[in-house]
Amino acid sequence: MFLRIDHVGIACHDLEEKIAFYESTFGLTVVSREVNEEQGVKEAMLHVAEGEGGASYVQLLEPLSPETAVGKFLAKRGEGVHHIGYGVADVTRALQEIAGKGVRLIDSRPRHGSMGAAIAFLHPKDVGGVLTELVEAPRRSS
Ligand code: MC0
Repeated sequence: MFLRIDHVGIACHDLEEKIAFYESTFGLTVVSREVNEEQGVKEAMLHVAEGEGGASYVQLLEPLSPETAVGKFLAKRGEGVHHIGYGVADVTRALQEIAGKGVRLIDSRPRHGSMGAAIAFLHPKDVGGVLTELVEAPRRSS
């Protein structure tokens, strides 16, 4: 079902500060910045690697307010890994396959994610404490 790790989402208090850290320490490059009101985040994608199944990224996440998912996470746990996003070919089909296997779907239908992706989250309590995201990247034009 999983094609690759699409991204690792990392919660932080200060997006610009963390971008500067990842750029200067690891030489990563920002390829996208977005504000996603629905998800309550300001985020940046930093390119890590290119594989057969597509690219992988570090995603830095700053909450838009304390009441958001990332805001609550930061208050409870502090900065760190917030979720893992796995690349899938078809997020709707992946949700259908997972439904009924005892894993709560936070999103029963795909939502809008970073860089035009269709995304859906699975509940961390049913995935060993790991907030898990399915990511269907937009088709690449060749
Ligand atoms: C919360 N919990 C987590 C967690 N967030 N566990 C692991 N990883 C996380 N990221 C745990 C809490 O510690 C708590 O456990 C329990 O789940 C309930 O948490 P809560 O603080 O009471 O919050 P809820 O229940 O209101 O919401 C948690 C839930 C929510 C995971 C359902 O955060 C959610 O819907 N997340 C999906 C959307 C999201 O995260 N969006 C932001 C990234 P205890 O043991 O204390 O009860 S958007 C994004 O990344 C997009 C832009 C993209 O990738 O393109």
